[in-house]
Amino acid sequence: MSQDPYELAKLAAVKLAELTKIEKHDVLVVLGSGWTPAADVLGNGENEIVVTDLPGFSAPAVAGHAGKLRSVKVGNSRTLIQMGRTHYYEGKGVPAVVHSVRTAIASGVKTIILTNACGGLKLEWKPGTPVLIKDHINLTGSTPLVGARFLDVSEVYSKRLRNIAKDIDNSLDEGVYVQFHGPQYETPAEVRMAINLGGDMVGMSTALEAIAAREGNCEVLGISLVTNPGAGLTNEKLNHEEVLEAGLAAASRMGDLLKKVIERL
Ligand code: 8IG
Repeated sequence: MSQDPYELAKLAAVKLAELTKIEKHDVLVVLGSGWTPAADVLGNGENEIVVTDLPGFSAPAVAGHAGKLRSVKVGNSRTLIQMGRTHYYEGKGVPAVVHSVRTAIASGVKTIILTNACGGLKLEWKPGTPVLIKDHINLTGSTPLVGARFLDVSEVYSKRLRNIAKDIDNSLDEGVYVQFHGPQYETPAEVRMAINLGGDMVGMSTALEAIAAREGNCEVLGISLVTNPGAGLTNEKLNHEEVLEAGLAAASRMGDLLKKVIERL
């Protein structure tokens, strides 16, 4: 992606409007691994495109990541649902990772809901537990911002939106999400490090996208679905299938939560 990323996002937004016949969107929902069944709770797939039909998008590499954009109306909000995302570990660079966020911003979006599947660092969070992201620690060593853009990141994840979510479901807990580069999971020593740094969840997405969302002045809600305990916290080995399974089991409940949050924006 040698082109100016903001210009490329504008081009993608123009094409998105053309293909969906929707001029402007209000909300972007990024559905992470295991979250994709939640899409059907938000709205049907009548108006759906594959991301590769838009400039600047490439096909996602991981099974269970569909790479589609669906336009639906939720309450009064024209909502863009993104199924599948580009991960930093794919090696396509940060501009590719945040391209969908920038495209949504260029399409008028003011609210961005980022979801993911993660490793939990608190053992009381059993697989299938959703946790609101209250802050993050970006361990990628990278950023979507280039140059002297001294962005305030003191409230990346909107307190207002977290309160709306908790109002809908008062069992929702909050935690600090730690983004690792991946694609390998953490060593037990890295999990202990993440805990000692103040982390509650470990994953391979979201923080870079959230920074790009804040650069575009969007209000951000982050929700992690805990699908496994962090490496070394239990005797179990980590595998990708359990991620997808825990997601499937929790998906309709999660779709319901997302719908209710958007209806109250
Ligand atoms: I699902 O334990 C899922 N994604 N980094 N660590 C990291 N990412 C994850 C994990 C995990 N589980």
